[in-house]
Amino acid sequence: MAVEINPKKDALVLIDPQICFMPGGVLAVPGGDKIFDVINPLTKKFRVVAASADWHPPNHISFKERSGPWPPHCIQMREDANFHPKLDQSNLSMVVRKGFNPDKEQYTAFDEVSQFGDMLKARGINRIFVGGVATDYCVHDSVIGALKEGLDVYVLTDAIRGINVKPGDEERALEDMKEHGAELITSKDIVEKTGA
Ligand code: VGL
Ligand code: ZN
Repeated sequence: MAVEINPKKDALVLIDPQICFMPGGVLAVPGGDKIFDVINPLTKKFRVVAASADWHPPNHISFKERSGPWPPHCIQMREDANFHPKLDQSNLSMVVRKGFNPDKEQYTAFDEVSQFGDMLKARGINRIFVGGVATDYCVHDSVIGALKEGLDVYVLTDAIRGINVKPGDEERALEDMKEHGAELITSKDIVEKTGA
């Protein structure tokens, strides 16, 4: 399926491409850093390139110390909360942080605090192409959130990776995004606008 990019209306949205989620990180997504080979060339093709960042306080509710599911990760201002050095940030124009309310688990980058959907719409964006990690958590919830805000969403299946805490989580997340109305494509389906 060929999908032609319209630079005026399309944005590339990268979910949590941070050190903590990549191999070697405290909450590593298997093969997570493979996404950059796909994402970096794409950042040159979009006018608007946005990224979200997990940005937790040290006492976040999702951490094991508070009976949450995760080891402490992406703590504000710490080295591993930075975007991974493999990410080409030269064309990155928007960053949205999330997960900073200590008492609220939050996987989506789209909510009433971030106003991410409204910020994209203010830039003329009505369609987003999504990559990042993790497929079964923040990518899934962000895609559903963006759809709820009325954006058209294309998930780049070669630019995402899952954690699979339970076997099949990634597969179920893909299915669910599709059922909610997301299109699943690969980066190879993207073609640049030709002619006038
Ligand atoms: C994420 C687990 C905990 C994610 C964030 O970015 O998918 N997963 N916090
Ligand atoms: Zn987190």
